[in-house]
Amino acid sequence: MRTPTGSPLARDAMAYVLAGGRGSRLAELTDNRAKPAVYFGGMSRIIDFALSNAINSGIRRIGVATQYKAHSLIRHMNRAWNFMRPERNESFDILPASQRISELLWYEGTADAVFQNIDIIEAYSPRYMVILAGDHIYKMDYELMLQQHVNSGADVTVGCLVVPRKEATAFGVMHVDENDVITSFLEKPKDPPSIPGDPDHALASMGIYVFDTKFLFEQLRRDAADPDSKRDFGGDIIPYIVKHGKAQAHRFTNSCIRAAEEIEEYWRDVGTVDAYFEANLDLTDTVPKLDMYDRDWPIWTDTVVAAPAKFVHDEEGRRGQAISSLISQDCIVSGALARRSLLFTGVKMGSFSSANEAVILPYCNIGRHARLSRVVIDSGVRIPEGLVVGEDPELDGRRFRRTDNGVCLITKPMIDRLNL
Ligand code: ADQ
Ligand code: ADP
Repeated sequence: MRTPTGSPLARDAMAYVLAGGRGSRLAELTDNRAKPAVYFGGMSRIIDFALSNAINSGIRRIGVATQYKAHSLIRHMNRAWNFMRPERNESFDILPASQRISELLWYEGTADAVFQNIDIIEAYSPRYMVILAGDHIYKMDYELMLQQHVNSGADVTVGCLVVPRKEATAFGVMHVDENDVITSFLEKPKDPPSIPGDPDHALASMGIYVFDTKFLFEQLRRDAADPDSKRDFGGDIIPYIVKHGKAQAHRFTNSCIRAAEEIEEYWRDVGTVDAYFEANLDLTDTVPKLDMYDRDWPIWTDTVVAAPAKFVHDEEGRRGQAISSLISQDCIVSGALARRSLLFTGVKMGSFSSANEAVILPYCNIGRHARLSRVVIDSGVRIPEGLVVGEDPELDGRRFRRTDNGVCLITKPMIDRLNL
């Protein structure tokens, strides 16, 4: 739980969520939707974590920049996140790339996705900007980051965490001095520098930043005039400030979680099908590392008005059951077995079917006698009667996207191609 902070800086801040990227390593899961719109954890979409963190931190002004295939993302936010009230100085703005600067330009990079909306942000005159990525799973109190930003007098404060050095090629990697002032910053280095004295780990940027709004706008305008810039926070803005100003590192902790609980820091990028599968399945553990039942730090999402989940005997008296599984509303498990699985909203499982370590996205239908093991099934897929997945790697590899860890991603076009 958060410690009392007096007058919260969050009320003077605007959260600006970057949600325009595809997340191409999620393969067909992001063929038709942006990564922040990908479903996670039985009910939520990935963007709900950043947005819930902002609300739970006390931030009441939010902007979300969208670009790549944003339809279901925008619809989701309209349904779930449209409760801000202008009369209480609250706002929620969805900001699709709309060629506001030039008819030739969409958002070029993450910094451009802010730059193009400077006039909209200015209208709200927030003192601080909290720039967030819309595609990470974690709980974090941004008020603490704001406080460190103000207390240290930094130009920018960068959220960071310790990662294995080998994985750091996908991150901005930094060195810091004894006061956690950033002394060097390399965006996605091929050979990431390690933490001094700890050759196996590196200090990585989480891609989240706190700025004084005025300073941010100065930097964005300077950067926009630089013909060599790619208009990217990690690639251009942050390295420039590290060189010419004061950039402070803010170390990620699960500060919003009760101090008494011994919980290891939880932050996931879920950038690949394997990472996505594992992070979802982790939630079926008896005591998962990520607590989705925490009333002190709720993860808000869209809820449809629907019937409760139901487990029924089939006509032959076979029980419908779920063991170590998350079953959402509107699911019907009829004479079928779900084990260590997540059934998102509206999944129907027919008699004699089974799901073992399965992540089944909304409104899928699992035909009778289907046997599914280690699968991710995209939303709305109808699994034909008797289909078996997870028992013949070679056959699975030909039919579906099979990962190195033996997880099969199944989508509607893949099922159509089977011609069953
Ligand atoms: P990346 O992970 O490569 O690096 P990037 O592709 O810049 O992240 O996307 C960051 C966020 O911005 C994502 O949420 C994405 O959806 C969104 N986004 C990308 N392009 C956009 C655009 N044109 N318009 C709007 N939104 C866009 C960044 C940092 C690294 C850091 C990692 C941490 O650059 O330094 O280590 O994040 O994951
Ligand atoms: P996304 O595009 O991110 O998967 P959508 O909200 O567009 O999300 O819906 C995903 C799938 O779920 C679609 O195949 C759609 O037909 C189906 N679906 C959505 N809502 C319902 C519903 N209330 N009843 C039945 N199917 C639904």
